[in-house]
Amino acid sequence: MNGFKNSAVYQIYVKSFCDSNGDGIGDLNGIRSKLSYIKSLGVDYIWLTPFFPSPMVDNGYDVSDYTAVNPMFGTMADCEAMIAEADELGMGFMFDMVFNHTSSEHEWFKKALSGDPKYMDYYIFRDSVDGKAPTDWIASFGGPAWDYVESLDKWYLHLFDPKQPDLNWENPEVREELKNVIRFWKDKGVKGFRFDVLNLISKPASFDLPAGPAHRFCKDGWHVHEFIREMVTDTGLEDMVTVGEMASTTLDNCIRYSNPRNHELSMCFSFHHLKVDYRNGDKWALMPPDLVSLRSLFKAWQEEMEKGGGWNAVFWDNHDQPRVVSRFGDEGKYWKQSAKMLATFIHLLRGTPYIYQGEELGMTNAHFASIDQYRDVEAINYFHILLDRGETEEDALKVLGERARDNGRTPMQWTAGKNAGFSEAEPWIGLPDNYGRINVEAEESDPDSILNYYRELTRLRKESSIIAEGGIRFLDSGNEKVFAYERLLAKDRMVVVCNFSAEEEKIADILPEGRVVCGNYADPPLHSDKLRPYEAVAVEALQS
Ligand code: TEU
Ligand code: CA
Repeated sequence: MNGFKNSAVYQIYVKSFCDSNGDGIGDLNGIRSKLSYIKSLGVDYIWLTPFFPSPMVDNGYDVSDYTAVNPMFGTMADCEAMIAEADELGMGFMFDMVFNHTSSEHEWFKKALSGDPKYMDYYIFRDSVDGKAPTDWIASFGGPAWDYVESLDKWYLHLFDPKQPDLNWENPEVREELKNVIRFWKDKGVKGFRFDVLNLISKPASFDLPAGPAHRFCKDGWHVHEFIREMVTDTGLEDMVTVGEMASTTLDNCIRYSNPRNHELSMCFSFHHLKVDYRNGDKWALMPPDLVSLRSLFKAWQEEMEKGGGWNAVFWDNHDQPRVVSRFGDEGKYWKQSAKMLATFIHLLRGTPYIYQGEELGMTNAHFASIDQYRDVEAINYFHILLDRGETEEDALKVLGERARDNGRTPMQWTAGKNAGFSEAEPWIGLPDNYGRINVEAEESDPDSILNYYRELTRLRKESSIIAEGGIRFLDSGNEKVFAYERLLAKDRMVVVCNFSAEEEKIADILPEGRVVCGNYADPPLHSDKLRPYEAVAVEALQS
């Protein structure tokens, strides 16, 4: 069996996890102080968001040096100690490789700007077309995707912020530089990698293309599989755990990225299921979640990835997403039940589950009331774009309150004390005011807490090969608010049923006679024709 199928991964947003030196910013020594907590969650890998030197325009996803530690987060010695200490506890780190682009402060880009042809070919510079940018493309954080450099009389491509110029992967020297980065961290004892927007690295051969969002024209590009395979085989990544972040990708491509026969990655993140509340596909236009498409996306991705021999990374939350309990669950009366239901649904799927810091506590959105509380470049840009579109300030803040990435970036809630036990000093970003109730300390002492339920879920995956390795089929529950699937391995069968609504819901007779594996109500009813609000239950069928 592949080493990662019965594993779970914990994601840490370094800046917001734990501050050890009282400057209001999370750091590597903070992580070291919490390793036994992370171990207690039953995870095997820890994905750290980038902590490398960076001007922090995009909070570290703008890297100016791939093989050093940003002094804001610690030293190389801290990093080495952190790796060794996790290793002793039987956990491995996955570091975050942002290889689609660098920071504009990276020495390669500085040399490019000075006109050095070697380094200009590290990036994507093009001449003007009719006195304008080569294409009318919009970058991911708003604004045009090309920036003009007067001294060179050329434009450079950036799919994200202008301070994140895209690398030219067509250039073999670029690919060699990036392989050396992987070798460097491998030598330090890192056990795996997460690759940022990896399906955007291969750009079109010609830019004679229509207007639109830039990433639409660059996703799953013509050389992408070749580039990934080369990087993986040349650096010996096949023995490690690797996950690629795939923006607006397709199922067929994700099968290719993650089927071991292709020598690419262990698994992929895809995001279609996190767009079911975007009105007309616009992240900045609110709509209640469309549960019918949510279910059909999961059904398609789960069943088809299995048929194609691919492997999913399964998740709700990360540092780019609002909090799932606020989004698909209930922050109020059914806070606990809904957080556990959402966890059950993800953790019993076929794929490797990712837990994002604070998700295991049921942490909520930030509830910021003023634009001054936001920190993310995307949130601030879109606030102004929404005002320009004619929305009132109140409406724009309402949209940010549900959609901004900052909702997932508030400090980890450790205690009910000062700054939630995250820092002695004022944190770099504010906290939601519910940390007195939602925090590690409170949930440690409650056997029925969300935290302890997550521990049970990771333990189940370790103990049960049907969860780790079984096949999956979605079932028709007879109710579009109730999602159901069965896991199958040899003669064994397990049925999982999850109610995504705050009401009691009627269901068809799909729960088998058998043993309750887990559930979020104290006395899960079997063979019942209805589920309670946000109820989730998994039943292992009796052998016939
Ligand atoms: O995110 C890639 C990405 O396309 C989105 O998740 C993006 O943040 C969202 O669509 C904006 O609405 C990755 C990183 O996870 C993110 O934090 C970085 O900002 C981005 O790449 C650039 O490196
Ligand atoms: Ca600090």
